[in-house]
Amino acid sequence: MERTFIAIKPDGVQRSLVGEIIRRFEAKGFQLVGLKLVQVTRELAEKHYAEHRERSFFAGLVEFITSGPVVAMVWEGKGVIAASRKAIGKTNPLDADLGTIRGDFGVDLGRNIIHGSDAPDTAEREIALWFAPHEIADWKPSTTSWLYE
Ligand code: D4T
Repeated sequence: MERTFIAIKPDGVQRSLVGEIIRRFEAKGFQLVGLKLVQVTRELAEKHYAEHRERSFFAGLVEFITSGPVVAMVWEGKGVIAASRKAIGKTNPLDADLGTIRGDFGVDLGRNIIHGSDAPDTAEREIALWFAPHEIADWKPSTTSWLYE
């Protein structure tokens, strides 16, 4: 089964959107297999956003992601990587469709509430970066046969 890394950024935590975001993932039928509140270090932030190291917004991005606690999660399910990106919406909240998390709750590009892995290789890299193997729970929800044929 596919897994993805999802992080509720400091703005999402400060704006009390943690419950609403987890509710949406649960209601869709995805399974929570990892969850923790993290005060992100500069080292972790720079590794997570390494692909943006040369971009003008990199310093501000690292500053922002280390500015308060982040809710780090691993979610599992069929097609969870693409489905999460769809549920999250476009990077700029003003371009994101209503009904998506960024479209419903955000305004500014630098305060876009949530991160989700964009492909299987990035999901694998990000899960390994943020979680130790023992922090991921292998469990079987009792609803599986009602979600999957
Ligand atoms: P993340 O990685 O946070 O899920 O966002 P996206 O995958 O949707 O978008 P991204 O990697 O292109 O951008 C990462 C992060 O940087 C912020 N950002 C981005 C910014 O502050 N200014 C910018 O010009 C861009 C392109 C927003 C998300």
